[in-house]
Amino acid sequence: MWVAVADVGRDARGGYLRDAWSAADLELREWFRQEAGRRGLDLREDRNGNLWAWWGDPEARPGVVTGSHLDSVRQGGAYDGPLGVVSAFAAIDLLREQGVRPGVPLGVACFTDEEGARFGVPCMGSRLLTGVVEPDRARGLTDDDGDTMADVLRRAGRDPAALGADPETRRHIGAFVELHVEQGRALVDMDAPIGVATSIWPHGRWRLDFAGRADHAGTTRLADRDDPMIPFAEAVLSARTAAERRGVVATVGKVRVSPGSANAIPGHVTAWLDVRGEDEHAVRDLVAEVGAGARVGCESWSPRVEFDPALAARLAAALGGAPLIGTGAGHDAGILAAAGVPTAMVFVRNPTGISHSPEEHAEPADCHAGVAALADAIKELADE
Ligand code: HGY
Ligand code: MN
Ligand code: MN
Ligand code: MN
Repeated sequence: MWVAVADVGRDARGGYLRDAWSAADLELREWFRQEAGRRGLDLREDRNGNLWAWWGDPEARPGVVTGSHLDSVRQGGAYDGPLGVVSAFAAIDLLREQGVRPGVPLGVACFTDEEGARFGVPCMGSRLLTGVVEPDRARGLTDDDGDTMADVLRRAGRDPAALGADPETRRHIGAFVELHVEQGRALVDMDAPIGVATSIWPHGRWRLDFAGRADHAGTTRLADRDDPMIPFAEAVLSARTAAERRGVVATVGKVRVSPGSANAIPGHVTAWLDVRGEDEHAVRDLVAEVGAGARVGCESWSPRVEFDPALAARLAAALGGAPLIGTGAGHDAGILAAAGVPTAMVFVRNPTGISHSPEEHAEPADCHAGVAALADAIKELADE
């Protein structure tokens, strides 16, 4: 399975370009359908495009679901998302090999648009499902080409009017466990192949707009310039110093300069600021401080998520005393946990500790250990 996934959307530099609803994403969604069909699983696609493959009937009773996402950040790594979906199918295979006949339905899920790389809001599929994003807002979000999500969905053969909260599908999820490559160095430093999540830091994305006045790069005197690049540059530098002072992390990973000519003073600069940290107030205070010279709009906010500590401890014990670790990365598991679903995450060691980059990695032996751990976690959640 891994080989089929690993080649889709990889570019010459070894990074992945799998924007939501792009050709690569659509190709992976078709791969998911085929893997479900190969296993005789009941394939469903909900109103928000999330894919579900069921072993058993969730209409009869809520089931245990495992899965993740297949989209990526721009130039992302191979494992962030796909490792969780491939491991979900492999865990179903392993349970069947073990002769397990689950007393509850088991589902494999693929959530749409987890990274928010195209439209700016992460975990879109699970946020729409649980009603934390208004469908009208989602439909109106635009990508770098100015296409709205509604335009893109129509081109993908989907009805944008269908987007919205989906209590029926939500009812199918009795419990959820997501396997994910670790996106830091905790497991490397602990020399542990597998970990169990305790929490997700509060984190958000803000759009900062710096307005100036376009003018000639050569004939405009310095005193006459209203160059938005200056307050933008000050904001980036102050984000870093404020993060150090406030004990959080902050990044400006995307900037749009218009009109974008080398010989014209820009008229406008738009920057996207990602801030995360254990202390929610410190995160918000940094945004207020750094955004003072800009128009600031919050694109997404994810409050702190504490996974059920008793469940996490039970899983860690069942997985041979796997370490319990927090994370600064957001996940669909966090959205479901916030919606009241009993949720857990299993992390697989990433020897480079690097993620959202082609440097992201996981060793085959650790991936196999992850599948075995996921199968055990599913049995624990299903009370097998
Ligand atoms: O950005 C994140 O935290 C996650 O990788 N989507
Ligand atoms: Mn139903
Ligand atoms: Mn990611
Ligand atoms: Mn991810």
